[in-house]
Amino acid sequence: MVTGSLSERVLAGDLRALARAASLLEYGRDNGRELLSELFDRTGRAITIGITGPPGAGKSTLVSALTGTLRANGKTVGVLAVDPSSAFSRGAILGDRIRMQEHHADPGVFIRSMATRGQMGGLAAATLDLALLLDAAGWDVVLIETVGVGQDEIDIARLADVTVVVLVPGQGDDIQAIKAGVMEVADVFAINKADLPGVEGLEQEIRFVQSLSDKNRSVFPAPIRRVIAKEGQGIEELLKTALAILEKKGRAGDRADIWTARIRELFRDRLLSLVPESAIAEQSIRVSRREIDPFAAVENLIRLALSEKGEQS
Ligand SMILES: Nc1nc2c(ncn2[C@@H]2O[C@H](COP(=O)(O)OP(=O)(O)OP(=O)(O)O)[C@@H](O)[C@H]2O)c(=O)[nH]1
Ligand SMILES: [Mg+2]
Repeated sequence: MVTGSLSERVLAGDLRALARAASLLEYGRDNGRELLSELFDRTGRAITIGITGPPGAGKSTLVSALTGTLRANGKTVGVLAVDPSSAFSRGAILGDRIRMQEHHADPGVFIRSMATRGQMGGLAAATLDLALLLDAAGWDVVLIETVGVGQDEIDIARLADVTVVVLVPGQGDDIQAIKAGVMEVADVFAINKADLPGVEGLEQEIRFVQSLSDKNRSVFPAPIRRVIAKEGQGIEELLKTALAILEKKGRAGDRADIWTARIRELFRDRLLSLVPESAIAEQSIRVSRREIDPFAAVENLIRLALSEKGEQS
């Protein structure tokens, strides 16, 4: 019943209720789940923009600049900064706080940094839940920052409506080392720190990598925009490009595909979270010892998931 009033308050624009709801979802609490089912039919209006790229590329600075531009255009903005690399996350989050400082007092900006996995499901699911929450609560744009190093982060970025990959000039052959996956998810490339030398070279490299790896997009290669996030230069143009791509995706029916992918990701996370990791390990060992066959192991796990569920309710 608490969640009933919580969802009402969220829908009424109560920011404290929103913050509480966000915490419930972030940590995968059961009442968070109820809350989301109450709110789900209000979702589908917000635009989500994923911002990913190598560490230190200026993603947070860019997110802050984009937030400024969106606010100037009268849009409300949710910012979800996802950083699962626990060793560095504290510093990064502290850095984000500083970089987002100018927006902290603004009631039209909601900021969350997430470094830990929620109890239920993974980080991707928690991020998606928070994006849905903001969407239902009537927020116009959700910016999702992830460091594009691991597959998880790339997956999270991929689940946005539009994905901006941020790269920086003057890093020599580094682009070769950037995971192919990061290049693939780009709807737009932002060459940040365009005040530094090497912009032309980077642009050529991106084009080269695109020509090698991205057959589908070779007809419509992801556009490249130069920005100086630190000085707010090129931000409007980048945003315009991202929104134009989104519109094109909408016309092509791609947004429905994005939703399907999102839901699939949630399903996968939720289903997996129903069985403890230890049980999966145990069943795997039994299979490897030929005590049971793999199908029986899966059946055991499903039975276990169902019985745990039964105990909870
Ligand atoms: N020269 C220059 N420096 C920039 C620009 N934008 C950001 N920076 C600097 O780059 C550094 C990293 O910026 P962040 O925004 O924290 O980068 P990030 O990609 O969010 O970093 P992580 O989240 O730690 O991966 C900071 O010192 C910024 O001031 C730019 O346009 N030009
Ligand atoms: Mg950052």
